Amino acid sequence: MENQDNLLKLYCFGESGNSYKAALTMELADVLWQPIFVDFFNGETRTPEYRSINAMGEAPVLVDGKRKLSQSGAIQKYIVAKTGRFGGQTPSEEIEILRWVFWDNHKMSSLAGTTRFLANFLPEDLRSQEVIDWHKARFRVSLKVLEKRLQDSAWLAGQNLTIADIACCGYLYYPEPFGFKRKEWPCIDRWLTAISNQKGWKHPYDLMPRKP
Ligand SMILES: N[C@@H](CCC(=O)N[C@@H](CS)C(=O)NCC(=O)O)C(=O)O
Repeated sequence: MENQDNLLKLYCFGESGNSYKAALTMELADVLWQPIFVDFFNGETRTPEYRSINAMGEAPVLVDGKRKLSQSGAIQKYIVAKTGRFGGQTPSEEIEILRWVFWDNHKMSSLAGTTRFLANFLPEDLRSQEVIDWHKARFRVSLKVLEKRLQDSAWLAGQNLTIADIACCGYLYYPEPFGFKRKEWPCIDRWLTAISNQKGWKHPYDLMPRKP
């Protein structure tokens, strides 16, 4: 039987697009890993126990032996360093990858994640349509940037799939309505299909645990 202590572990949960970026990077790079379920919807990330795992109070967190690492972009870079997969071929490509990963963290995933949370997971009596619409409008601007980039290029940075693509797609396979309809964005649609055609690709709900 396999020694489970050697496996990388990822604190994550199915609804978390930020966790998906880390999980999908590992899965596509053929890394053996194990999920540790984070009960986000019952406030686990706010507990002192969780803060001792990640002082930032967020998922995902990667555990590799004694090392714990948070921030999906840092985890992605860590997996690139470990496996040699999905990084840049040149220093200039490396910078380009970083540029898109930072953009994703600020303008794609944070807006997509917040909009999806406000519109679907927040209790209905606490939802504000005005706030949701504001986020959707901002998110739409980011989708336009992404669509435009993918009009000119198959992948976001470099000639091949990189962690930049795996970052920016993090929220775009989820079924809940949050202002993104694939058919409205032909280049994003084509790119999402190209990513999901990669060997080892899994939908976030098939890759990470959810509370029954
Ligand atoms: N920039 C961080 C964002 C992580 C993040 O916001 N994670 C969410 C779940 S998708 C979280 O744990 N939020 C807890 C909170 O904000 O209280 C990353 O890319 O890892």
